[in-house]
Amino acid sequence: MKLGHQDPTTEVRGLCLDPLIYNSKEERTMISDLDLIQARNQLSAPEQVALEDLENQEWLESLEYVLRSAGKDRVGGLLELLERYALRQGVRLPHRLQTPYINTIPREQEGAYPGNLELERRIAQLVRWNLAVMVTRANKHADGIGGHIATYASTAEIMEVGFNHFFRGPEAGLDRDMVFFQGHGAPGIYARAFLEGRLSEDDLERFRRELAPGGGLSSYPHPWLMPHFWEFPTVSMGLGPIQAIYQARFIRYLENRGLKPKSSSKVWAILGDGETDEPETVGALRLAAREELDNLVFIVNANLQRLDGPVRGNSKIIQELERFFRGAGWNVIKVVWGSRWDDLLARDQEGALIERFERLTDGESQRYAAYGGAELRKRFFDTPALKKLVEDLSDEELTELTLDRGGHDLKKLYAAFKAASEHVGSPTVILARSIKGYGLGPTTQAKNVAHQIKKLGEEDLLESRSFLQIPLSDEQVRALSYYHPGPESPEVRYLKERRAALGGSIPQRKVRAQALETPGSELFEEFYKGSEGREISTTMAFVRMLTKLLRDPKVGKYIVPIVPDEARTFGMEALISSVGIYSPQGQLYEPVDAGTLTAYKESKSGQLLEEGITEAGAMSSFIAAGTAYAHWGIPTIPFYIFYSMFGQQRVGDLFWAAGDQRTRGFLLGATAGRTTLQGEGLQHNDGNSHVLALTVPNLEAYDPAYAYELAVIVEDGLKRMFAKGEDIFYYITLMNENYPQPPMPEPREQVREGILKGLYLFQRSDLKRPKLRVQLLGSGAILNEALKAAQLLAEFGVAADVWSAPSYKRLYLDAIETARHNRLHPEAPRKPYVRQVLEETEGPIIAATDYLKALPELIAGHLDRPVHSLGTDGFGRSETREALRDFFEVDAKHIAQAALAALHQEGKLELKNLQAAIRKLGVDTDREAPHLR
Ligand SMILES: Cc1ncc(C[n+]2csc(CCOP(=O)(O)OP(=O)(O)O)c2C)c(N)n1
Ligand SMILES: [Mg+2]
Repeated sequence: MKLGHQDPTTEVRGLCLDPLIYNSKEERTMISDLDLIQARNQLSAPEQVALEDLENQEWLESLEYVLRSAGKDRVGGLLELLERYALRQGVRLPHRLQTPYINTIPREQEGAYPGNLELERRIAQLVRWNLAVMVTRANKHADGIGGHIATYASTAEIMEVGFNHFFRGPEAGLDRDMVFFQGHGAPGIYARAFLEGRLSEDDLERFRRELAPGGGLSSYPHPWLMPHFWEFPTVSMGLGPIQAIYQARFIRYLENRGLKPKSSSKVWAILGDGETDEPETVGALRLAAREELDNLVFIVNANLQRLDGPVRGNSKIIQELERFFRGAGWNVIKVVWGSRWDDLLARDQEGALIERFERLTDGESQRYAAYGGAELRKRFFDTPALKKLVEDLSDEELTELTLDRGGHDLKKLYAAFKAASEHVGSPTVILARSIKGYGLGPTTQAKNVAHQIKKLGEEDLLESRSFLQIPLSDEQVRALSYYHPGPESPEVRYLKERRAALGGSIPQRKVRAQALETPGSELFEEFYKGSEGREISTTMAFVRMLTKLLRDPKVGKYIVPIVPDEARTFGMEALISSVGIYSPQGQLYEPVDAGTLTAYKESKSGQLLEEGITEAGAMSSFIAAGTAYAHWGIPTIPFYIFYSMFGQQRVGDLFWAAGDQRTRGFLLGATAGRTTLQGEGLQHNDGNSHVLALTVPNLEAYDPAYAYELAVIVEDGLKRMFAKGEDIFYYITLMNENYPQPPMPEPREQVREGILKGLYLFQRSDLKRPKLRVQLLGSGAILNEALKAAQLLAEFGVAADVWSAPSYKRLYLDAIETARHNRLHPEAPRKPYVRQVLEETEGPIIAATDYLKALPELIAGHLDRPVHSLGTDGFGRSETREALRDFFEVDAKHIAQAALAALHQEGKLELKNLQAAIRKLGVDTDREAPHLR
């Protein structure tokens, strides 16, 4: 391009610039690179600067021409072209994941606001007031009862935009949205439900007093406690975001598999900026981008503070998150500044403000929100250009500026929500900058203590009453009055109309599922029959059972098998080819094993969720599939099979959250048992999970020894959860030890009942004229050791009856319930089941498990005689099964020895006979206990 006519360049042109800029392409290519470089190097420093200015101008003019004549997309295309060209020439461009610290959507593109701004602002203020009063009153009545004021105060406008314009409620049917509310923002949700008329003043008075007559409001979102209100437990930081991702993904799974018509429903998750530190919050972002979940929106309430203080005092959390989310493939919308800052930005021709934003830290921002305009003038507007920008603004106006953050600007928030909901091809995160404790007075607003303030003092209440414009007298404020403008007030009518238009109130939990006809005994018959001598593991039996269930005409399509990259470990590879791995893209390649019977198959309608190595993700899928009965009225039945040590031990809090939200389904802890999994060692050998399973109240836990036990448990579990609609879920351990699976003993009905209750007689000793008798209890693979021990004991003339104990948890729950009954009703005492069945028997009770000794100890206090417990306390080892069982003293010889020692303690066996038996059995009595080693 010829620029000769442009005057400012003539001075520098005088020298040897001609070859650099005045030649046509043909001429230029005739000049060597060396000449060009030399020519440029000969320029003086000012000439170099002038030349660069000239180049800048030339490029910008060209760009502007294209922008004006061909539009933004063309500019984008050109920049891409340039980037590719530059890359080919070896130019390494910086990775640009971060944009300037300004709003992503400029003012010109905000569009008109579809609602009543004034009313919505007012509603936000009313909610702030009532939530602050509710928490303050609760703590006045019961000091230390707690609650959070500052969080929802920072998010009130975000919530108004969602509630009035986006979040669709249950009556929207399959177009309903799922909303994950910030857990400790619950007081604001209650306060808004109060305006809406869903909760009364009485209800608010019982915040955090759930045991009050008539029930109270739970501290945080807990579907277990408020089953018609809350849907998603979110207060354990990070669990909300990861669950939101997998719920959004599961919606697509249901649609792609034809279980649910396609709908426009969205998943919204509102989360804290501090919460983004949790690995669960950010750990599954890539899945959401990879599967193009544009039905998912995160809204980070970036109030720049967490519990103790600033989230990133020295930098900017929004910028950090922008880089992170964009790097993970998300669409990022920043809502940093409010409208007042737009005026300043428009006046700032030099770009001084944008430059200053780069220097701003979050710690500094917090000071301005806390101390107002004078502080802002003094510290923020710190260059002559910046000072000039605000010279005609008063300190009061500057204070308004400190409060003018994007997260409190309805118009800007609306534009962001709208852009997010219309965005196609990837999930969106809205990063909204807000103020913690906004409007709640000087002690709270933006202070480091904001999070912990549970009671507003009188001064603060009076001040926030005025700031929030609540029409209450000083007297009423001192009396801690709520303020409801009345059901016919414009505010209440407006918010109710908006909710009616958007499908009804939220949060609201409605169970839609119909009862399912679950498979009867025919499907399970082959397992009741046993393996006819074939040596198989319970894992193999389970895989066979799952395969049959998948083919069942009634429930087959609802089965959702889930694995975290362990299908081959559990011998499930055949499922990969039979039902296929769910992949929204289908399969874009020919698998390396194409043509074989077990070819790797990915498919859009694939049924298997192959989650990769993420137990937290797989557990979130389990929750999504196990709650679809309620959310969608689709009774999907998850079977999540995992390495048992990486279950509760790894993601126990998600088990807890699954229980809270009434998830239904089966969790299978495979390769289970501290001594049954050989070779893998300390990290893998699980002797813990059944103890951990005790903690979740609605989790049924079983450690079946045989295929028929497993079949009874699964058959009954399906019925209880999906036919009767019980809000329980199952944890079942599966082993990889192969042994013949015996047929179910007779009478079957009695055995079935015993399995489900946790204990039944497997084999009565047929020893003729025994000298002594013992009762041996075994669970899981250790039952076989108990059976071998019975043979050893026979050699000493001791008859041993062998019991299978598939669930100590069941026995324990029944026992403690009975004990309680007996405490409270001494006139009508009962016997716990475990005592009913063991009381009639004779001889000491020895119970052996592959888990901690604590498990059999659970029943010890509920019997007429002691329980001698053998278990696997201690760190595991990599060894053979045999060596492990010897080490942990749960093999046949140790069980037999324990039985003989117990007989001796009861005075039924002489010491010398016991000592001789110990020698004969080969038990080493001098080694250190395994739990100390
Ligand atoms: C797993 C977990 N750890 C700790 C807490 C305790 N806790 C509750 S709120 C909070 C701070 C939250 O900060 P942020 O996410 O920024 O939310 P904000 O209140 O600022 O909106 C903490 C540490 C928790 N609820 N869950
Ligand atoms: Mg925060």
